[in-house]
Amino acid sequence: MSMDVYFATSNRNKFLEAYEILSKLGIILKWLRITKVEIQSDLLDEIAKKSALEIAKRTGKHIVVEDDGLFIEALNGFPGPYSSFVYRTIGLKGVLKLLEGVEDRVAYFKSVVAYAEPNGFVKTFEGRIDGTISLEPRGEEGFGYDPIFIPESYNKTFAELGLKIKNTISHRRRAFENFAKWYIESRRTIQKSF
Ligand code: ITT
Repeated sequence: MSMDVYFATSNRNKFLEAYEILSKLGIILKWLRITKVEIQSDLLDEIAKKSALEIAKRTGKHIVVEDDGLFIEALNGFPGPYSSFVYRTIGLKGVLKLLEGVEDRVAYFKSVVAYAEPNGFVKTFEGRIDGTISLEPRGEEGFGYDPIFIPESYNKTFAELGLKIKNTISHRRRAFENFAKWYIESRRTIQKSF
């Protein structure tokens, strides 16, 4: 009865983290390695939903996509949904430059996971982690903004803390955990009705 779930992402690190998180919860994720066409929107939720639905319809598979953003309070939530573009253009250095002399360095990461089926069904799940932006990049592990993000109740960046700790507290962990709880329950309900 159960069908494979494919994670459509161009980002290997995102796939590996999600795979690790879900495999502990009994779901084996497959990787659909594609670059998505993303709509322009201020809402991660909208972007994730539209991509997941489009890919599910096109491929005939059960699809998850995940859209993330780093929201920095002193910059009114920038880069938020534009995090990928900002990372590729001004990078960590550019972001730190925007925060030069800024004392309030509060920020959060948000993840929206959208699950879609070829029949048009789509549902989203969210995860968030609060923290602050460091004064300089620190640490070797992880990817993206990990060297400058210090999660709440730690004094090290995600890149210093390493994947094991990151995967127990991250925005991704929380969003995929919410997805897994719902998915496992919904499969049970389907099986019972047969
Ligand atoms: P796909 O859209 O193909 O899945 P992407 O790398 O473009 O891959 P996002 O748009 O979701 O992924 O990510 C926005 C940016 O945030 C991007 O630059 C990522 O590197 C960064 N990012 C996402 N999750 C992160 C994490 O857990 N730690 C650090 N940076 C992260």
